[in-house]
Amino acid sequence: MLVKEVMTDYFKNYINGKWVDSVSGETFNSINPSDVTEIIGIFPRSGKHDVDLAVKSALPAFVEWKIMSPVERGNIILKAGRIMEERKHELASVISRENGKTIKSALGDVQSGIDMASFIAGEGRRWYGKTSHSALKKRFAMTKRYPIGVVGIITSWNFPMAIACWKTFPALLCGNTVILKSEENTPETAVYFIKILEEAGLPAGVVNLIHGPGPEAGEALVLHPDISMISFTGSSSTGKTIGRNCAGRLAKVSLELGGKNAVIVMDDADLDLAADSVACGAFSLSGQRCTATSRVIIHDSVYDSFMEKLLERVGKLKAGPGTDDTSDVTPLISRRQLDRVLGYIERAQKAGGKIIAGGGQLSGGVYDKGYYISPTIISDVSTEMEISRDEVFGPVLVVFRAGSYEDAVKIHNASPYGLSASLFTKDVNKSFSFFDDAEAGVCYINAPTFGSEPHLPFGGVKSSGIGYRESGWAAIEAFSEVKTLYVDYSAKIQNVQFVEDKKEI
Ligand code: UN1
Repeated sequence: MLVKEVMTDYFKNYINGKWVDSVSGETFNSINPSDVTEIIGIFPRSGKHDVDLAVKSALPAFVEWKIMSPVERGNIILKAGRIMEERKHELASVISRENGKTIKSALGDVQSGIDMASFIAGEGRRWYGKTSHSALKKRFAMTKRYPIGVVGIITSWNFPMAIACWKTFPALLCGNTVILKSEENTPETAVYFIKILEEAGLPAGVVNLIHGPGPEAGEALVLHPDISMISFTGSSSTGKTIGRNCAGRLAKVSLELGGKNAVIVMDDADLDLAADSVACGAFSLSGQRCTATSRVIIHDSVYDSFMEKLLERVGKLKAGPGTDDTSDVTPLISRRQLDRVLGYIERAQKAGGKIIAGGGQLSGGVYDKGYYISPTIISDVSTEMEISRDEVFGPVLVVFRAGSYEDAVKIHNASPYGLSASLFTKDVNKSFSFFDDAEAGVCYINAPTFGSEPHLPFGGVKSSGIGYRESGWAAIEAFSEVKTLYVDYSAKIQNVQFVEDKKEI
């Protein structure tokens, strides 16, 4: 394919408050997924030496930043959120151009970041510890939260603004300094984000930005001995490598990984609502969300009527570029991802799966400028098949039948993942039972599997993550350490390890 440089800009890393090239001088290109012939930016390809420089900036900055009050730190974050609000249309067009989602959808991405800013800024006034009685007389205990140190943040491309904000804002609020590694498909959004933080008054060195591929820049960040915590959003396989590396040097790690999220449609469900939710959860953003609906489990007695409604809706979905706000199914992020998804579809068919919608790449017109797969539905699958177990990260949905609620939950929990889950029913008992029964970190009743809100914890169980929930109040737990203080005012030596008649150990 011919490459054209339309409005190509040159971007830099941001270290100690200055925009700099990578130490090696090497670069990489960022491409517009809605027109892959368009190079939209040239970015520094960073590695170990750039991470070293960023750490040299973030470590001294930590000394000053950690002693500011969380309220002051929150005020800077709040200001950043206000600037994002003023610039949200500009920001959304940057996101849409490098990520391929529509402006409408990119605006949602920005809004989620703004919401996190206002939520977490308020948490600066609620950075509570606990007080406790002691088991001994005239003594009490208390806890207080402290920052961890330099935090390495590795974000995903599918929500380049929201995820950067969900991680960076709480990390900063808690007094950490940050080295952010942009995802190589969406580095410009990260540049924009840093400029906003700079304008909001963040001191030099408190946030640093490096660009570059995961195996180079990301790995250097994970292995650096002075980085005290890594927070990562991405695939479970990369997450496992990061987890191993952090464990090797006892660095704190928080991993928000993949999903194989299911919707269960019960016999008493509102089938129109369920079909709308599945169509949108499975195929918007071409299924490129960790919370996308990739399995639907339908009660036998409504299987035919639900499938009729679902296929009708899916038939009407419009695939198209992010530049067209009426596109329902936007392009896949890369050629590599296209081949990966097509490989999954082919292998599912060979294993006995039946394609009942889509199944192939779209071509002609705008489709030749990007990578599109028509919304694909596969039936006749088993819980053991690869297509039912792996996170595809594409517009592919597998369909199961279930004879009962118990049967449906069993199919649901057969997945190695456990991020989000949804149940469509009018039965209040089943609704609350589902929250107990579903092996998933986020559950929905009568709603799609995505749409987590920044003031609530977000994250998964099983292969979907480990460590912490990174949003809501749980983010504070992720990005801070608890210290415990005992205060004794008895004026004598006393200790819970002293036995009654023996005053020493
Ligand atoms: C949500 O839609 O509930 O990649 C949050 C993702 C997540 C964020 C999604 N990191 O889809």
